[in-house]
Amino acid sequence: MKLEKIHLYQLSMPLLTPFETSFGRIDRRECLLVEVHSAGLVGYGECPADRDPGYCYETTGTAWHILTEFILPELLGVDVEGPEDLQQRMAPVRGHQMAKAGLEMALWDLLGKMQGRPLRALLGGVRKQVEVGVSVGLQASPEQLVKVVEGYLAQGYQRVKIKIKPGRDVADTRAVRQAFPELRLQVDANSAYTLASAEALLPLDEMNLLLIEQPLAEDDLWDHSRLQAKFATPLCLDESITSPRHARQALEMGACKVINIKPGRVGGLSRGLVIHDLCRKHNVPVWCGGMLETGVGRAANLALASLPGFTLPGDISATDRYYNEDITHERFSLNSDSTISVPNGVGLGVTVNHTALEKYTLRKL
Ligand code: OSB
Ligand code: MG
Repeated sequence: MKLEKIHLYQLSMPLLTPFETSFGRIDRRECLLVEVHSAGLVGYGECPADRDPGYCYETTGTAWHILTEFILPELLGVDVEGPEDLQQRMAPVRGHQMAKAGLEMALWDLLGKMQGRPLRALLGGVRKQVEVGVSVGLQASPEQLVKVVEGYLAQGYQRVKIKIKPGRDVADTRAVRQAFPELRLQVDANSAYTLASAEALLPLDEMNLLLIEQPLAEDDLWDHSRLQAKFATPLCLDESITSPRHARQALEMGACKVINIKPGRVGGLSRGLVIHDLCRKHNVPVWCGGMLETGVGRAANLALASLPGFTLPGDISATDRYYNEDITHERFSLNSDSTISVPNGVGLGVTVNHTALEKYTLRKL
């Protein structure tokens, strides 16, 4: 398909409630929307980099820079075969996985529209609904956290992840566990610990958690392997896994027992597929992480999570957990069995609400 025109939108969307992690608190979510025109069709992709480099080094600013200065000039007017061909053409740019993933997603959307098939089918998905949970940010106190979790349980979420950081870990997790002894519960530290300070997390091993996500630095597979040896609870890597190679090495090293796959972080849906296949071969469970996506990225996450190896619930919550107004006409809602239905329409299966898009656009190319 010939990439005839490519537009970028830098968005800033107000969150319904502020989201706080070990790396900061936000009340608006930035991202880039990539719009690709080919043969009378338009495909959309979401680059989930945020405004600040707290989760990883990429930001909306770096992704804009990398796309406009290095990737789009090489690809505009070029006939691209598909995601693999696109990846090869983008390979001269080192890193910047989220920038690449945004463009790749738009290509998948176009492919689906050209072939008249939903993304789920293109990727090899086997489920029409996927199990989901909710990711709960740091709260003012353990009591407040229990209240917020209770609210989500009332909405029907059957798996909860809470954010932790040094000083806000064991007591918070214990409060939720005591209030909800049977809850499928997991924690996420977003790289806030060192091998030494993570000693403080040992009591979590007695709290029947599904997993402990990314306790140590993103570039520290080795110390994760040393830490995993001290825990019966599976460690799960998020930030550390930015490519299929890192996934393989993490598994070989015993740095984790579960992997969180985010299409953005690993450089695109095609890379997510490779990691999925690798983990499946090793009998390692994977689940789909989230980056507070708009309806565009959420649609892609749902399609990916419909693959057979995604055996743990994803961080893919209903639209009303994030946004009052989204940039897609479609909103996602929670089914009574804590699942969300995977879109059926061609490509991503969502349509962009251009009035809303304009409203949240900071800059456009
Ligand atoms: O670490 O999983 C994370 C959101 C932004 C950046 C990193 C993370 C998250 C979440 C939210 O946990 C998941 C969601 O989209 O609901
Ligand atoms: Mg995480």
